[in-house]
Amino acid sequence: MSEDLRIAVVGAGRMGSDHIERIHHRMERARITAIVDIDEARAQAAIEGIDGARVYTDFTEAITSGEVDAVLIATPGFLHEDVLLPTITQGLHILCEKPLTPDSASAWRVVQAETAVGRKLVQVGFMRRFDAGYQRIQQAVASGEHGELLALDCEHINPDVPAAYTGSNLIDDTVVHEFDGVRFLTGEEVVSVQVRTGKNSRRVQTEGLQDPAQVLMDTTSGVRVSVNTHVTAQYGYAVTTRAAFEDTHLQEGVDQVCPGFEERFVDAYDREVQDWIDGALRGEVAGPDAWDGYACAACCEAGLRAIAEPGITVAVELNEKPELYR
Ligand code: ISE
Repeated sequence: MSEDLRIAVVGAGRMGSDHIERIHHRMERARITAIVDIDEARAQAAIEGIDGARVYTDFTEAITSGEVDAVLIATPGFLHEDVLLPTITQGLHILCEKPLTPDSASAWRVVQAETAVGRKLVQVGFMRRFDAGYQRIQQAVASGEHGELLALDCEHINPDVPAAYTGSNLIDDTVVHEFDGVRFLTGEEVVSVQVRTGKNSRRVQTEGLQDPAQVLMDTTSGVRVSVNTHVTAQYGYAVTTRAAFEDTHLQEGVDQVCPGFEERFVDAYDREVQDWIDGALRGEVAGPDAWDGYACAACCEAGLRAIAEPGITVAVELNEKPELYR
C-alpha cells in the first residue's frame, strides 16, 4: 500500500459529496484517486480541484485499477451489496454508508463474504458512535458510575425528507441510526420493536409515511427505549438522547438544532472517516462492522413489520454471531 490511503468514493450524491469534501480538505494520510458515479457529469463536478483523481462510471474498473486501496460507498442502500461483495473479494477496506444493506438476508451475505476472506474489511457508516455526546453516555453505561442504565428516550427530528423517501425509509433510513445507537450505548442487542402512530402531519407527501411516530424497543437486559420521530418537522434537524440511570439522568443533543445532519454530526463524521483511514492503513476496522450492519438490518426488518401493524411487538431474529465478530 502507498503511504497515503488511496480512496475511491462510489456515489457522488449528497453524502458522497460531503465525504469527498471532507477527505480532500480535512483528512490526513488519505487522498481521493477515484470518484465513481453512473452519472458521469455528477462525478466530473465532484472531482473538480482534486488533482490525480479519475472519474469512473463502472466501479469494477476503479477497484481493479491498481490506484485504489479502499472504497467509501455512498450510493443508496439498495445498491450497496453489488459494490460490497466484489470489493470484499478484492480485499479492499470499505466504509459503507448506512444501512449496510436494506434487509437481513443481503446483510448476512456480506457477513458471509467477509467470513470467507477471513478478515474484517467493512466498517458501516454509523457516525453517531463517533459523536462526543453519544460517547459520554456510552462511557457512563460501561463504567457503571451512575448505576444501571434503565431507559433511553430519544428524539430524531428531520426538517423534511427527500422526494424519493418512502414510508419504509422511516425505519431503514432514519431509525436505523437508533437501532445501532442503542446497541452501541447499551452494548446489547435489540430484541423487540414496536411502532405507535397517531395523528399524521399535513406536511406528509409520501404515501405510507406516518409522521410523527414512536418506535419502542427492548434490549437483551430489558433497557426500555423510545424514539420519537418527526421527519417533516420544518424547524430543523435535531437528535437528542436522554439516558435514565439508577442514580442520575444524562441528556445529550438538547438545544442542538441544525439545518441538517451534515452540520449536526460534522465532528462525528470527521472522526469516523479519519479513524476508518487510520484503521485501514493498519489493516484493521476501527468502527461498527458488518455484524453491526447485519444486526441493524434485522432490527429494520422487525421495525418494518411493526410499522405495518402498529401496536404489535415484533421479535428481532439474529443468526449466530460468527467467530470473526466476537
Ligand atoms: C439520513 O440519511 C441520515 O442519515 C440522517 O441522519 C437521518 O436523520 C435522515 O432521516 C436520513 O434520511
